[in-house]
Amino acid sequence: MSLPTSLYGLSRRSLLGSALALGACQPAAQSQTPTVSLPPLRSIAPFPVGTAVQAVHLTDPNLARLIAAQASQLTPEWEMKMEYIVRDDGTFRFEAPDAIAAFARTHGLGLFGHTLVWYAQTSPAFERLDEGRVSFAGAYRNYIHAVVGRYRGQAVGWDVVNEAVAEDGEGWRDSLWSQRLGAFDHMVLAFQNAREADPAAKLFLNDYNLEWIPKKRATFLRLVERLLAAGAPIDGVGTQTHVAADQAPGEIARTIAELGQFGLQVHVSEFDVSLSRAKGLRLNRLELERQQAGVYAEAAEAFMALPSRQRFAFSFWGLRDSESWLKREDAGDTPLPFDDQGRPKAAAVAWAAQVG
Ligand code: 9MR
Repeated sequence: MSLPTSLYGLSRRSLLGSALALGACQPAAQSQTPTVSLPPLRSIAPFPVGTAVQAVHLTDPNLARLIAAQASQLTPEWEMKMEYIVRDDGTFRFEAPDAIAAFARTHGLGLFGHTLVWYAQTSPAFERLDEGRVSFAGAYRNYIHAVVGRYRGQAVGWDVVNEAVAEDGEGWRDSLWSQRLGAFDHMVLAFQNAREADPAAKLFLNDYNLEWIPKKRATFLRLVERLLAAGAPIDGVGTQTHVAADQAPGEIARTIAELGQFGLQVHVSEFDVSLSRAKGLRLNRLELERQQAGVYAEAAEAFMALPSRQRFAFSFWGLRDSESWLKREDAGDTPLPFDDQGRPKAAAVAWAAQVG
């Protein structure tokens, strides 16, 4: 089957491709918490354990070993997004996501696609589309077919629409996609296109701050209902769960339970617990880490409370602190289950105690 190689469909030029330099290894890690011993998370949990990865991470042997040992599913952290895949001329590149997919196959791990439609990402090629050659809806379809079709048979699921709900929960976000294809219709179309491209992959609506802003959660839940009512082929809901150590107790559990109400698959899709963002706590580091472990435990317990058939996966947004995106905000933050050396932290132990 031929897949589109550009927004305009098949093109000879894009078949030539260009090599991707995967870049250098991450800088040397720093030591933190004392070592505790823990069996691999994937061996403890009765559901898939995911982690975000970048292709460059897989070139670090220690990190690659940790990922293969601990996780059963990989989510590309950014290289399956439009920012990577769509070149300015509208052709597609896949070197980095292919490297992640190959690693997943070699190690028997699942692959979770992230993310097809995101208000935050467009591409000059979409913005300057020559509609004499292809309609906007046609280019949108070509993109989704090319990306989902490439990993058909391997990807277990996809974040089809990411972060559709407005920050304050007042309606949905404005984007190039909503402007050109309709505020609601662009979402339905994305789900339909993804289903056509891979009928077996589970398709998700994914969002964040659902545990933090009740109004946003309510709008998210209403959107799911509306998509279902419109016949959009949505199989699951994702709650990113980027939270802080001062997260109000009970809200993560409430969110996961409410997301479960549709009987759809539930994905805790990008879990991490920031210490630096815990502005409400004036505590020393040890106390913050204790709070962090409590948040890990609450999330694990809440996920376990779902019927097993609804537990799609619990994905961390990275395994070692040293790779966390939150380091860009504060280099001292330590939000992930393993320290810079790949040793399990108290947070991992607390999480494991709830799922084992
Ligand atoms: O962690 C990701 C970071 O490395 C990327 O630069 C960024 C833009 O692609 O996306 C980050 O991941 C985000 C995810 O895709 C969606 N939810 C929020 C995540 C953290 O910003």
